[in-house]
Amino acid sequence: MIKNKSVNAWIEEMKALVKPDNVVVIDGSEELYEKLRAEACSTGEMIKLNEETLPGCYLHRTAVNDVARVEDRTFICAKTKEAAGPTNNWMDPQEAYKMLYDIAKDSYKGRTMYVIPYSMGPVGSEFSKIGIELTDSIYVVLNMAIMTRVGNDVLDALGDSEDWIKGLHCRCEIDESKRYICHFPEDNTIISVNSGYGGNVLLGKKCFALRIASFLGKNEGWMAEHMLILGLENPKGEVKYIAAAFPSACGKTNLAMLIPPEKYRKQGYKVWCVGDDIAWMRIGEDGRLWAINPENGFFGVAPGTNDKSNPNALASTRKNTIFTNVAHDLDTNEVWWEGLNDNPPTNALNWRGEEWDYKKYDKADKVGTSGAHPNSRFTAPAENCPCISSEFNSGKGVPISAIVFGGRRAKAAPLVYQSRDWDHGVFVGAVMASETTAAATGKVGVVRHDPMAMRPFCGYHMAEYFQHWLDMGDKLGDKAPKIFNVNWFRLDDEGNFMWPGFGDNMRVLNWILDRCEGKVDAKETAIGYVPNAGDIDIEGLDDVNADILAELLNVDKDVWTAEAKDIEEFFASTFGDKLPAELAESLNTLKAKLN
Ligand code: OXD
Ligand code: MN
Repeated sequence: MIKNKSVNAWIEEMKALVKPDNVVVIDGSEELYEKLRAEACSTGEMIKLNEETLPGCYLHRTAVNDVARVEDRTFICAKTKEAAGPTNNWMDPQEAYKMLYDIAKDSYKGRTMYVIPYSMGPVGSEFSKIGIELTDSIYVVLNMAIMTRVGNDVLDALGDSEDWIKGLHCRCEIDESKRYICHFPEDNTIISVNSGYGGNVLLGKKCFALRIASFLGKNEGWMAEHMLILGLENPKGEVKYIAAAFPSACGKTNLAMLIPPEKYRKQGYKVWCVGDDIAWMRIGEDGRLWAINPENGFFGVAPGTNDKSNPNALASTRKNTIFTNVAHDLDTNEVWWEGLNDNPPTNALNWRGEEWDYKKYDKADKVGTSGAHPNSRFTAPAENCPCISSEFNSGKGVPISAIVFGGRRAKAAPLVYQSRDWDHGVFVGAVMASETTAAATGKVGVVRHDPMAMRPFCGYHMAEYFQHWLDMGDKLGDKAPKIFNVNWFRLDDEGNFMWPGFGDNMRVLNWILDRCEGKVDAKETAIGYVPNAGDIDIEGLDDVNADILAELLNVDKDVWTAEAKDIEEFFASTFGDKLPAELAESLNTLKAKLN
């Protein structure tokens, strides 16, 4: 029973529109989830996996045309096109409602409406916000139950308040030509139709916790960012927190759960994961920037996850996890994906549910020949993660010492550099560019500008978003976190990765924290501060010697002159006069220093 009047009124309105046969309110109880799991298995929507080796785990396959976020069909329906800005698709809100309601009309006939009351952030924390998602998909209910905090205690925390986010999801016919993911920031509303893929339909995640929340954050003076949060514990037992923004499928989950190299582990270093995808950050009473992870689970990319690349993520998926679009081993009733191990199953179905022959795998046609889709996912409870931070459920958040930006860049960006100050750090984030990945539909491997890794997720005009960052810096003053950029993906002339990445990224995090504490000097270059040779520990690395490290840290004048030109074009063509003066000034400084 829902008592909140505004919630009830909206549910009645939506019932009249979509006409469900029944309505079920998700109370958060295990009995109800068990009933739904059984129902989903009976219809084939989910497959129960081996209870001995993967207890509580299920497999789901989306429609073949519905395997990633659809950025070209994602809209910010602000009152004006200008408010949505140049990086978003825009639709007039009245037109959008009309179009969406026409599509959604009667679409729950013969189906059940599930009402999901959920909290982004620990229930009752001052950071947290509440949403109600209506869906006709049990898969969505069970994923939301992992990714967010769901149930009656959320309704209790909401009380009579009208401060909550509406989310309507209708599977309809999974018709690509009528697929729309629409956000109405001025109405706190999200409507998603004709999709069943996580990023499009788990409305608490990208839609609410980034697109709507970034807009709320601007108006309310806080930040919603596409960032992991990790705590690095040193041998003295002190933990310092880092928030890091990388585009989708560039290793946020791996960095967030990093296992330090053995010699560091022996000294007592540890990494604690607070979050792997989203950070909500506010200025605390002490004037520092504090962050929470609003999510409750990990919606991680499966391919490439293994007991070397990310043992903590793999361990997180060993129970109570939902796998989407991975291969199904029919002999063991387990799951498999490319990069899990070198033993692909010989009697298996691929992500489409067809018989699959691993010997026909062709790197040039991954989607067509792989067992698991390149964007196949696991939805795993955060509490499963062996390195989950003791602060994970703290409503107070964690204080952030450093903000790190990064992308997939074959050449330009050095392994690590530090911005000169906060405003220059905003420039460093604003000029981020990265090669595209399978997390969104479209061509993979094309370099595109992705400021702060927020291009697909900023719910308003991105120039105003830059201004909001600058304003936050003014408020934080000398308590502001230091800002860095990293690039784990530098290639040599033969196309090989020059830096080992994964656990060894800890060597770079150590330099970052040393800089925050003023423990090491650095070399000033045109783009910012770069480590002095000797300050990045490469002891014990087989493939990185002093020369390679020097190359990794090199700021090439020609490459950066071309980069500056590209940034200038990007700024001019995308933001024109709306670009904050501080960013134009940073670009001028870069050009002057390169000369
Ligand atoms: C994600 C994404 O799923 O960024 O986190 O696409
Ligand atoms: Mn993401």
